[in-house]
Parts: sequence; C-alpha cells; structure tokens
Amino acid sequence: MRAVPEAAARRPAKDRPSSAGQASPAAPGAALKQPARVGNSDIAAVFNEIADILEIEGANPYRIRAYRNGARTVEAFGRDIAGIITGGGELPKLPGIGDDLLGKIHEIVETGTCKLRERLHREVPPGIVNLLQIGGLGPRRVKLLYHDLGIETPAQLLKAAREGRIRRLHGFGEKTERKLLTALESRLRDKPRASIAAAAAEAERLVPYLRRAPGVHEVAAAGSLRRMRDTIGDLDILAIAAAGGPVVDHFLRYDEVSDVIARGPTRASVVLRSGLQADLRVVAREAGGAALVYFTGSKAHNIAIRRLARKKGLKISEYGVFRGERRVAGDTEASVYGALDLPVIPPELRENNGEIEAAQTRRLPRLVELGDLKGDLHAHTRATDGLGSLEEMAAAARDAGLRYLAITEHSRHLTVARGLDEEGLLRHVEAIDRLNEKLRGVTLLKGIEVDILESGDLDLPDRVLSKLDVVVGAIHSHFELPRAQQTRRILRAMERRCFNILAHPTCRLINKRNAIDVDMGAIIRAARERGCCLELNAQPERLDLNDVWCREAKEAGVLISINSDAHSTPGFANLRFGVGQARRGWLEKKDVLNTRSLAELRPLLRAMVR
Ligand code: DGT
Ligand code: CA
Ligand code: CA
Repeated sequence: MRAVPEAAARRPAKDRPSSAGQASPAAPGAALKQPARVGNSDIAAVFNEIADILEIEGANPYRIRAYRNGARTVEAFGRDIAGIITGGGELPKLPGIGDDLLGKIHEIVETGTCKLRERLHREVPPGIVNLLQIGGLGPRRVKLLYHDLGIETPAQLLKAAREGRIRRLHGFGEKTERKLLTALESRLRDKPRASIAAAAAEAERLVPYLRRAPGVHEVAAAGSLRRMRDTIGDLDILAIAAAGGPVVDHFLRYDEVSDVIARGPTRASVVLRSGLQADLRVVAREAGGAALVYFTGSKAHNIAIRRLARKKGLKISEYGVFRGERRVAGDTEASVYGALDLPVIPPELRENNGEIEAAQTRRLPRLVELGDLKGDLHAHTRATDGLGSLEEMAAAARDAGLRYLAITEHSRHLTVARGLDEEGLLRHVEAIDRLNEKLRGVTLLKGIEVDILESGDLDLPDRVLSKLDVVVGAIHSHFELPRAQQTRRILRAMERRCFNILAHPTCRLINKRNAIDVDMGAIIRAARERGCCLELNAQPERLDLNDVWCREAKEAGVLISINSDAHSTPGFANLRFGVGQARRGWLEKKDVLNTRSLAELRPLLRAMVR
C-alpha cells in the first residue's frame, strides 16, 4: 500500500509546493497569485480585512477607521484604479487616502496583497479570519469569543455553541447562539472542496504521523485524493493494525485536530485546523486490500464491481471477498481484483467510466507517469510576474528531472504581470541564448505566453513570434464573452501561423472563477485539424484542461502538454497534480507532447508553424 497517490509517489517530494502559496482556496491570506486583474473591490476587500484584524487585535480605533474609510473611497471611485496605475497614470487625490494607503494601493495592484495584511495574518490565529465570514459575527464579537473562550476556529465555535457556552458571553444571548448554530451547520453542509494540493499536503503530514501509532502495520490515503481528483471533499485514511483503539487514540492526539466529529473502536472523524475533515478507518491485515479498494472508491466504481462479483457468485465488501461464508480474497488489492478476473485498475480510473470493461478485455491504458515528462513548456521568471531568475528556474527544472524548459513570459497586453513588449522579449531571448551556452543537463527554450486579445488577435506580430521556439497562447481577459464569440476568438488565435499550445483552455480557477463559456468540442476538433496542442496546466487551482476534456482530446488525437506554469522554483512540484489529472483522463505517454525528448520535440513544434 502506498501513502500517497501513485503518480505522486514516483519522485522524491523535496520540492513540495509550499503550503503558503498553494493552500486551500479558502485559506485566508492566500495572495491573488494569478495575474488576475485587481479590481477596486479587491483593493477594498484587502483594506476591510486589515481593519477587521486590527479590530480583533484591539488596535487604535482611528487606525481601524482609516482603513474602513479607505475601502469605501476605493470602492466608490468611478474608474479602474489598477488600470490607471499600470497604464503609468497618476491617481487623483482621493479623500481619506494619504501616502500610506496610496503606497498600499500600489502594492495591492502589483502583488494582489500587501505586507501589512500578510503580517496581520501571521499575528492572529489563522482560523479567526474564517470566523468573520460567519453570518452575525463582526470583529467585536470575534474578539470576545477569542479572548473570553479561546475560540479560534469555526469548528471550536460550533462545539461551544452546541454546548451552550456562547449564550453566557456578554452581549450574545440564547437567540444569537441559535443563529450562530444554524449558520455554522449550513456552512458545514456546503463548505468548498479543498484543492488537491492542500489535501495532499495535509495527508503527507498525517500519514507519517499515523505510521508511528502503536501496532500499525501500514497507513494509506484513500478516497478522492488517491484517485487524484482535482478537489477533495475530505481525507479518507486507512490504517492496518491488529487493534483499532490505540490507533484511534493516537489519531485524536494529532496536534492539527481542531474538532472531533465522531469516534468509535475502529474509526474516527475529525476536523483539522485547516478546516479539512479527515476520516480514519482501522482494519485487520487480512482485510487491508478489500478496505483499500472500498475506501478508494469511487462509490460508482464500488457499486459496479460489487455487481460484477454477484454475477460470479461472490460477495465483496470492505472486509473481503467471500463465497458464502468462505473468504476468498481481501489482503491485497490484487487479490480483490484477481477474484473478479481483473488486473488491478489504477485508482485514477476508478470512476465507472469504462475502466471495468477495459480491464475485462485487457485494454486498460498504460497511464502516463511523472517520470515520463522530459520537459515543461510553460514557465515564468522575474522578468515578468515570476520570482526566480532564468538560472534558478533552469536549475530547478533540472532538479525536477526535466531536460528542457520553455520560458514563456507574459506579453505586453497583460500589464498587471508587467508583460514584455517586442523589445523586452528580444532582450530576454538573447539572455536565454547566452545562458544556454553555459547550462548543463537542461536546455531553455525561447517562448512566450502571448495574450489572446478580445478579437482573437495575438498580442505580438508573427515577425516576433517566429523568432521563438514555442508560442503558448492564453486568455487573460474578457472571460465573460458569449459562447459563440468566445469560441470564435480562440479558433481565430489558433489559426495564427506560429501558434503551438493553447494554455489553460477553460480559464477556470477552482473555487474562484468559473470556466469560460466555450465550445470545447469545436476547439479540440480545430486543434486536430490545425495540428496544435492543448495545455493541461498543472497549477492545482487550475488543472485545466480537466480529466474529461483530456480524454476527449486524446480520442480526437490531439496532444496534451502537461505544463507547470511555474512562477517560482517550487512550482515544478505541481507537475504531479497535472499528471494525476492526465491519468484520470486516460492519457498515455504517447498522448503527452512533453514526454518527447528535445530532439523529438523540435521538429514537432516546427511542423506546427505554417
Ligand atoms: P470526496 O471526499 O467527496 O472528495 O470523495 P470520496 O470519493 O473520497 O468520497 P467519500 O469521502 O464520501 O468516501 C470515500 C470512499 O468510500 C468512496 O470513494 C467510496 C466509499 N464509499 C463511501 N460511501 C459509499 C457507499 O455508500 N457505497 C459504496 N459502495 N462505497 C462508498
Ligand atoms: Ca473523501
Ligand atoms: Ca470520507
């Protein structure tokens, strides 16, 4: 059994995404990392958040009011502040916005956040900001809850409300307590799903911790995380041990546990401090494989194999495979599938989407693996909105096992990311040429992530694009166009002679922005006819194309490029999430552009130029 999803286990995890940058989308303080445009309301939201935390901290009321007034002014200002600033213009004098706040506005426009906000987030317990999102709770009440009852998280608040401890607080009362309880319970019901990166990071701390429990033989993460779904509802952890009790006790002593939802002799459910729920099941060794199959799911897959078992006169459950009273399999996954005359089906395929039929006819795909990737065709440096230098990014790519890396900075239209104009790009390209002469073990490719303008034009002329090794086209604006117009826009861009790869084709940001409304079927068909590629962007908040469209693209014969879109050196660690999504889309090595060696890749890219 493995503790981490298969595709992830193949490479050392030293370059894990930092939990700061890749935390769950709901995590407070996560900067708006994407070069998404900062609107006036975003600036106002940062100011209001600062005011909230200052109020919880009991700061000077004048200072708090300054941020609240600043937020109101910014929101009411009739023009787009980011547009004025990035266009090199000067903001008119605004009421209540002095030099200090003006400096912060610039900071927010450039980085999506500001240092003060990040510092405040470090000063107060992280869950506290989440308390503010609960209906009926302002900063004054949150401050009381924190100081008088030590409540830092929604889970702790829920517990206190259920125990009737809130009503006794000054200024709360029974009615408020009941309202809070309702709000908290409905929040629990429809809480957003965690990003796979946040869930994987949690599991990679929890699983090794559980391995140290007394009498444990093995521990593994199952559920949607093992299937590498793009988002995770809760963690399902399976432990194999002779006795459940000591393992459950050890689990409940984990210092990240903020609330215990349920406990029994062989199972427990808790809420972790991040807000993610974790379910533990402890089973005996002889049932380990059957339990792993059961808790890996998906539910639809489980139901389908149970039906198959019944046809063979077998009964399958989380305890084993039985013929009548007699156990015929269950200690390993291979024994369970073997009892059904099936090879082990990779967890990523277990969605009852044809994998059982493919297994029966011995036509399961040989899924692409992380180690198959030879290069990465989408990355940024600090020349635009990245953090690393060319040298640092090249070295990090090499350390991640890659042999080539395309540097694809933003183009001029994307002013929030300080996109390059023609001159800036050509200078960058020369720097890449010079560096390539010195580099060992990895080659940089000259690329661009060129903006697809509203009209479908590209942001730079062919004369410039034709000097590059790879042209990645991307949409960063006008996400709301009607379907027909959005589709036409992308098809038009793909027709350009130098176009190689359509980046993050649906532009979704998980839990933040919906996919654009576009006829993806038409885009896939056009990519096949045009002979260009589609990206699977591996950033955990994108994972775009998703599994479903990857499979469609594969069936249409369109190559997918699994790209990190790294903005800093740890960014390459995200490739594993891209590979997970690709595997869910049934992709094999041959279906992925960047499994090709550099010698194989160059002619492929050149053949796309017409
Ligand atoms: P999630 O947590 O929403 O991301 O998705 P899962 O797949 O991790 O679902 P979860 O945590 O509710 O359950 C974990 C696994 O347990 C699931 O993949 C299959 C199994 N399971 C849960 N409920 C049922 C059920 O009613 N019938 C069957 N056959 N299996 C179930
Ligand atoms: Ca789950
Ligand atoms: Ca669960």
